[in-house]
Amino acid sequence: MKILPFITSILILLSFNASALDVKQRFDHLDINKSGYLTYDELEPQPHLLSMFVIWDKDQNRQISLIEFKNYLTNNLY
Ligand SMILES: [Ca+2]
Repeated sequence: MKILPFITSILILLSFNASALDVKQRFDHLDINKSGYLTYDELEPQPHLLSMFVIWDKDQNRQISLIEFKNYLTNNLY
């Protein structure tokens, strides 16, 4: 019985979900006015994030949605 690949896939799934939750928590932490979007002003206190603003803001509406934030972190950090 091949139990190890099964366990491995479960662990990968769990870690993926944990990452998704972590992204949401980071987003909520940055979204000071809880508008559901990160604005330039909200990222201003964190220059390392502010420098990523233009890259994150794919549709260039000067707001970072959770999806844009998550896409960026998922593709680059995990
Ligand atoms: Ca906001």
